[in-house]
Amino acid sequence: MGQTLTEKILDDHLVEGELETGEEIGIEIDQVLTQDTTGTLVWLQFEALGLDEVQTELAAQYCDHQTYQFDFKNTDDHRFLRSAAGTFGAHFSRPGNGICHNVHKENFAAPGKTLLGSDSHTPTPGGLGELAIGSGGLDVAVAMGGGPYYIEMPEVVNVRLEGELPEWSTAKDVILEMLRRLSVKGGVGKIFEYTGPGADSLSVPERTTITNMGTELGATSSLFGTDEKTKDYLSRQGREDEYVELTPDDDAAYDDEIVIDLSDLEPLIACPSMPDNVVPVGEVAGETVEQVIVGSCTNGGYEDILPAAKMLEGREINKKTEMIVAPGSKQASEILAREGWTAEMMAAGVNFSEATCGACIGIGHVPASDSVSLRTFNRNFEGRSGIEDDNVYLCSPEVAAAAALKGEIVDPRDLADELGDLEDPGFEMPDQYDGSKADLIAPDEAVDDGLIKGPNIGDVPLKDPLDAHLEGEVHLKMDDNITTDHIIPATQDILMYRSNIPKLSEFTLSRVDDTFAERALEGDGGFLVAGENYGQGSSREHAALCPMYLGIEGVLAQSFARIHKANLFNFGLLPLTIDEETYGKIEQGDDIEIVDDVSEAVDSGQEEFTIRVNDDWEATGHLDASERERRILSAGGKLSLTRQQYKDEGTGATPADD
Ligand code: MIC
Ligand code: SF4
Repeated sequence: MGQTLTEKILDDHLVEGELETGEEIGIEIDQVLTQDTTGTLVWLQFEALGLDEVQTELAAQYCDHQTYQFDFKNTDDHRFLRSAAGTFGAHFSRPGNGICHNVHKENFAAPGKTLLGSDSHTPTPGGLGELAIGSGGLDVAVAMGGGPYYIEMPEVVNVRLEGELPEWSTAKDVILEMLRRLSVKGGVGKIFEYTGPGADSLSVPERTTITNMGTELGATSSLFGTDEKTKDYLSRQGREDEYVELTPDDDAAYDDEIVIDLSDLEPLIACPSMPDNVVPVGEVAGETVEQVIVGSCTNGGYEDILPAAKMLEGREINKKTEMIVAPGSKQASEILAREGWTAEMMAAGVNFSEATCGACIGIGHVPASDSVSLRTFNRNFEGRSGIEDDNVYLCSPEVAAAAALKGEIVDPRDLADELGDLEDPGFEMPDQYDGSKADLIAPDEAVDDGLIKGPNIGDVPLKDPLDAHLEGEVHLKMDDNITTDHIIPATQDILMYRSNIPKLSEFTLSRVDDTFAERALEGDGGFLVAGENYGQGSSREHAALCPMYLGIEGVLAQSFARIHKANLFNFGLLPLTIDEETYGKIEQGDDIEIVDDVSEAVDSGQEEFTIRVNDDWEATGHLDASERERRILSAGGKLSLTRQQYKDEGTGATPADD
């Protein structure tokens, strides 16, 4: 039986376990990436582990999320990150050089390699055959120290693309169609491999739009094979020598298959406030649009902005609408500027932003109250744009530009009929991606002498080993699909404390209940209760670390998102799965006692735990954890365990304070 592409790459990198679906495997990581809002903890943990040099083939530190540096704390973080990259041997990408996924794709992503990144959209380079996975920062720190990365061997799903995209339909519509069919939890525990003639017809930037937003399906990763299109892209980036041919075997056995005929796709749009709330654009046509933004790691490339620019050339956007272009990288900005497109867009009424995540997490360009904002981004979780009760729609750059011209949501095909001279701009790459590399600092160009920590940069708190007796109040009961944006929002007022856990913790779950943090801190231990898919969205480990800091000891949920569950283990919080009936019966304020000797039960591999509620009734909670995850939990988290292991083995460097 032949192998899937996923199996081929995993086989090449396997250091522990077997490629059996559902089994835990350890893989070697070739490249790591981290960014400014998760990176500070990554390096603080790297330091706390006593490590002194990056061991992976390549590590890259990007500064992309908060590049406006509204507060000195952001700038201090950036300076610390530059000093850490230089000290430990990573490439550093200066603030404003672009979003990690875009800059990584342009400069470092390579077919056949493995990439681990402390950002959930790390799978982006899957579009050029790199097996890329998002994780919490601590996993990145350990991988950077040369340790394996562990995952449950995912199901591998063949997404067979037939046909070719018709006019006005784009790669964004492919991933929106996947979300429409599968939902935001349809990809949990899966890797999607895109194959077939439709996949062959897509260029690398189109493929990376799909692999980027595969994260919204909850997928572990998404992958395309490599071909002439991959070679062509790498050659335009001046990296043709990094091309490797990679295809699944003809008789590869997939766990499942999905078929999408690209020629059936029409322009689609995700309505507020979930990326899977997808309908054809025509169904919501006529909604007045006050703001349009083209950008982000999904559709912020040169190839994404160019179609919008072509549609706007010689025209003006509607007077009711504001349009912002936020390029994904400075390379894209620079080439668009050199070719004159920036001026064309400005003449049409567009405002240009620096290359940053910014508005995607509510930093700048916050929509007006009760207004509609159309964005080419990947997430529209409620409140993420910076205002509660927002109305953010997600779409392709073509649909976004059409709305800017008309002042309302419109199917671009209808707008073309109406205007008579509006043509499908199609897809185009520059002959050469010849942007400057001035903002990349290689390890041998490091500019700092040692780590520079500003006053807001603290230590990473450690937890005690797991207690035998866990009992406490349900401090918060939540619904399904609680995102990490609910747990620790990423807006500027909060984001600037990402390196200061005591302060950041004050904002924990404030978007659900702003009394939670204080109540949890005052309570003696306690639990969180949630419905399905708890912790979807970002990889931010702060969403586990802050509840841990506040004293929370466990989360009882109907199901968990993959990265968040790993983060809960990493910070020593017990993640128990409960059934719908138990979820329905437990109330906020109830007293929960885990009847078993928890630490012994965790160590001995016990899967079912008895939960006693209000000393009145009992239910069962399931612990789905590998032996390794149990050891982590028992030790009070991965940092404590890894430090201990390094000491015992004498392999890693000895932590400074030991
Ligand atoms: C996001 O899109 O939510 C973020 C902000 O990029 C996060 C990372 C973070 O929280 O810093 C992600 O996707 O992991
Ligand atoms: Fe940045 Fe948004 Fe992409 Fe996250 S999803 S990396 S915030 S652009």
